[in-house]
Amino acid sequence: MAFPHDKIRLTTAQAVVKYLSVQYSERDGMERRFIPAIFGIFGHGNVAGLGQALFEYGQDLTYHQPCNEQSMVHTASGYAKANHRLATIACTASIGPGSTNMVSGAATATINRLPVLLLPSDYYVTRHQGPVLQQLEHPVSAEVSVNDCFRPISRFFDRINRPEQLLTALPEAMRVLTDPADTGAVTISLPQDVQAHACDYPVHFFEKRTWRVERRPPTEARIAEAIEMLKGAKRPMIVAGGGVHYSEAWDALAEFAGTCGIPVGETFGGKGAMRESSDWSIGGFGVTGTPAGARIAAEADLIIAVGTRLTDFSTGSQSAFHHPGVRFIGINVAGHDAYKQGALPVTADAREALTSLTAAAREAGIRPDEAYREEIGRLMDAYQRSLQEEVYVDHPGEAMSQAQLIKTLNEEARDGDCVIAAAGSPPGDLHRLWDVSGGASCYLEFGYSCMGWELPAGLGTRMAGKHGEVYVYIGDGTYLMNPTELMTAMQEGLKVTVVISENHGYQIIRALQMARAGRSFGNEFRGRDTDSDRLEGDYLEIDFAANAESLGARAWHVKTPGELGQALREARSETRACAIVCETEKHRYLPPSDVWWDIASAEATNDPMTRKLREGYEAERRTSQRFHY
Ligand SMILES: Cc1ncc(C[n+]2csc(CCOP(=O)(O)OP(=O)(O)O)c2C)c(N)n1
Ligand SMILES: [Mg+2]
Repeated sequence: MAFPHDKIRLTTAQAVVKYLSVQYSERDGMERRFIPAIFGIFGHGNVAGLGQALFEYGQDLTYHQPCNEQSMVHTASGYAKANHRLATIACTASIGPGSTNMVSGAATATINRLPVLLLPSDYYVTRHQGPVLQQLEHPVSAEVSVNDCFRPISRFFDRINRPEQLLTALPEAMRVLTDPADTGAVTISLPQDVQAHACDYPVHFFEKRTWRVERRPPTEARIAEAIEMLKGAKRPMIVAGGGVHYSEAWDALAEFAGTCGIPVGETFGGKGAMRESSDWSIGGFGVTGTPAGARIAAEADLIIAVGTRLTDFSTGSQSAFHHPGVRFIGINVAGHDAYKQGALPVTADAREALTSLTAAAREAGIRPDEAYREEIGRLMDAYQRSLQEEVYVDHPGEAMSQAQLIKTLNEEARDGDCVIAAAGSPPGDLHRLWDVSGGASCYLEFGYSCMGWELPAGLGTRMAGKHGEVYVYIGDGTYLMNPTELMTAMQEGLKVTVVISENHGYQIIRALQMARAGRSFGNEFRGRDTDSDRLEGDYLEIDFAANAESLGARAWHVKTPGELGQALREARSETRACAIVCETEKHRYLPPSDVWWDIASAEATNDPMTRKLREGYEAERRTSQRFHY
């Protein structure tokens, strides 16, 4: 134990490293290092500052080297997600482009409410060097730097102009990172010269500190009000979001749903919230969910939203809930979300709130309605039949469908495995089709749906100590956007299996385009056609397997579900990163979910096709949208 007047002389960067090395989180009595590692790409902005500090003081803050700064933030958020927000990885980047490369990573983390600590480098505070390499000279404000881009996408931002400012900045960073209601990207901008400036820091600042991640309890009054609403409801429904995972409220959710007889639909973030099969589980819900869920939601008179942001994909752009008297209960640790849709807000940790609700519901004598249970059973049976009879079937003359791809992956996945997706058709298809009841979980990032999150997040999931297979399921467009962390996977021995659906382009966007504009344009990987001067020529031949192999992965190229199954079995016994390239049918999509999505067709157009689609859009909007305040 140091005395208050004991001092240690360190640079700002050294102090950051020493401080981060002794921060812990604790929830439910389980303590762990909150930031056990740091990613960094060095440049002149941080090599002599944080780079030097990590070399001298970084024994307990393992350094990892990514290939791209955006990716390293994605790896950190994937790691945080797999750790249910109880740990993350810090990220240091050089001045200018290195730092701004982290912007998309920061937005992804903040929107998904995932903690990441970003340490971008900044321009000289002393300024007399003149504009330094990679400095943007703002025309009206000399103190603005490119790092100010992080302000709107950070939950806390500070710029360290003097070494002693760390004494307040770092504890505040930790408070925000470990607060379930506030967490997201935290940015501590570190000017290049200040990183190397020294000061006498109090020794006790570097003693172990444990940040308790509180479970906020609900108030009795709110629980009583919620129970009154539940007593009056004939057709309640739960919409379960990512908060269920973050709070580890799976059992509490299943218990509440079973006790009261409430069907549970899952958002992208909440996919797999109902881990065991149950009469009350209706799977993925929303624009990409099951048609059964759409039917139940349309007639529900009480929606209990748990740990969800209720984005347009969950509310069908405010078209999913048709019951004239529908009311909402919002269970969320963040007031911002709890109050949405004019809900009765239960501002609390999901597990605490659900446990209290279950006890209160039992006391109030609330029981499942058997007729409702049977109706849900019939709807889900019909849905399962439709999968076998219409969705998983072969289409003569066509390549394997993405539905068949997912079915095969799901069959090969075992208890403890997980599949990751974020953009293109993979997350929507998994949202509907992935079955978690065999124990293989599904991590979907669909808050920012950032192409390129998947592979780094897969590495983060592996770093979090996931022992089963980590499958990264992406489209060919997403692979092309960010394949390079395969190199990091090789460097660190992080086994992930990337399953690539090769369908020759941004096909989910093309499908949307055909539905709203009626013309295919700019979404497929095709050469330029000399007559039209558009990208309507031959489809390009790209050897994705060779590309993955060149980075060190073992690769397969498969055409049928049988070949995919074989490759997946071979990949399971492989120790290095794997890539399985699957030839899939270009324009074969899942049948619609029956939940509408508000994407406007052009209001003015000379194209009769687009005009017709606009008329359809207007009619759909008029009849389906209804706002809840
Ligand atoms: C970084 C980023 N850029 C653009 C988009 C918009 N976008 C969403 S899906 C998609 C196409 C993805 O293509 P691919 O990975 O091949 O999947 P597919 O649509 O073929 O299933 C695009 C461009 C995005 N989500 N993220
Ligand atoms: Mg594609």
